[in-house]
Amino acid sequence: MFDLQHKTLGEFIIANQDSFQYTSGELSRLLNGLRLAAKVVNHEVNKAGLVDILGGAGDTNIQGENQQKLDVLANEKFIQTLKNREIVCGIASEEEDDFIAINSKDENHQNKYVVLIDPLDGSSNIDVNVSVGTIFSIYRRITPVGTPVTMEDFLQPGKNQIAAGYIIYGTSTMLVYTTGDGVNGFTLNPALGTFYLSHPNMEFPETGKIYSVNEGNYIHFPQGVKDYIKYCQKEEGDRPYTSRYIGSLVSDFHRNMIKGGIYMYPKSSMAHNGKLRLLYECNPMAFLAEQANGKASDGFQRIMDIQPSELHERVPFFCGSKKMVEKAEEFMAKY
Ligand code: P6P
Repeated sequence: MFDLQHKTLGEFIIANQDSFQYTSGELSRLLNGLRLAAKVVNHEVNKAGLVDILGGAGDTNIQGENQQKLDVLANEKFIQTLKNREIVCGIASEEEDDFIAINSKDENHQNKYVVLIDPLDGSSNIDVNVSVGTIFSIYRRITPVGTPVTMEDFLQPGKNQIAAGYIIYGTSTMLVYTTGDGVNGFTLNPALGTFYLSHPNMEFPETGKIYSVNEGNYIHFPQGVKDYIKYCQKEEGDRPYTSRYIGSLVSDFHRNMIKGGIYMYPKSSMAHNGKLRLLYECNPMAFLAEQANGKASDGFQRIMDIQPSELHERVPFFCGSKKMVEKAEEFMAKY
């Protein structure tokens, strides 16, 4: 009944906090905050069909996307939980036009971390009972501790991340994260409300046979992307590959990490920089991908080298098994 032989997330954080390059207790408090919020959001997501929480909240976010009520709720829960932890000095969210400065009750607070989140990615899938996810990215501030947090603290390149991860609310709820020492996956036992280490040291297979892209945009893609998709479909060697696209980045990424595969959200004539946001979707997923022996680029350069210029900027995104991303880049380099 009670699983005592598998390590819980809490035990794992404590066991590994000494390997964390900064003050050990701080990261633990950060991750414990995210763990709590994940359980609360999971509870709401799993009962979404039962109460009147479906459908748009009436507002639209800065992306001009119709905000689902669960988007709003998830955003509030993560922000509230992180505020209460007295460890974070600022939060940026897909659902917030500007960043939120957290002025601690203790005026000479020592809060050193900023968190960027996509509180509920793939939320258009909620009404049709398809998996959705939360994505988070954590940096140390670069402006002096104790001063008000500034935009500079948020516009750091992805290679500066100290931790990143996602929660996937799927057939089971998992929290998958890295602090720069590999990727580990924890599955929630809903009966106990406890996350257990179920997927230690997750890694992308070096190559795979799954490609994930919205082929409905095919005619609008750059020629290099069109050629790569045709390469995936050609009967030759280990091809044709399988096309799998859930419409939820976290779900496609998670499946590809376990089975091998590539996820692409290229630019197109309709979306000149693609759709995915650099700071709270591409950078955290890129950190996870690289820590799992995978790769993440915009088709030409490493995602985590890109110097952000604004909070909600978008970039083309190619991410997954290293050899598949490199093959896609080969096609992109021809044009
Ligand atoms: P499209 C969800 O809105 C999201 O950000 C990703 O999770 C998903 O992969 C993508 O957009 C789906 O976008 O344009 O293919 O429907």
